[in-house]
Amino acid sequence: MATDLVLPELGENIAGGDVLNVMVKVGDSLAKDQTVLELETDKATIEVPSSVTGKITEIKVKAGTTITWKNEGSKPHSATAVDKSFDTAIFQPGESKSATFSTPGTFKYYCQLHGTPDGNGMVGTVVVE
Ligand SMILES: [Cu+2]
Repeated sequence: MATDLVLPELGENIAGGDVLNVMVKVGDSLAKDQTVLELETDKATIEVPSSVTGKITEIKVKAGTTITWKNEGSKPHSATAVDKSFDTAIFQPGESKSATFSTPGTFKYYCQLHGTPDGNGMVGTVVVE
């Protein structure tokens, strides 16, 4: 049975915030109280814990969301859409690249250097609703 993780009440004077970091990826096991999101509000940066134990099967974003990939490794990478709808091109350690998703859909991507368009190696999926 799938459960949607939704953002809890953040506190009295906090209406919302921007997601700074998604701390989990599809396939990860998740423990209750494990941090899933870092959220930046006008008051503070908040770590949002999971309310359940389970496994991440899907991460969804709303149409209009901008996603930033940060290269925190030691090698260059890319995030290149299989359908060519976005492409960060190859970027270096320490660099960040962004893409904005304006239309709903499921967008598979791969790293030009370490993955393939048919889903092997370094790949990912963005689900926009
Ligand atoms: Cu790569």
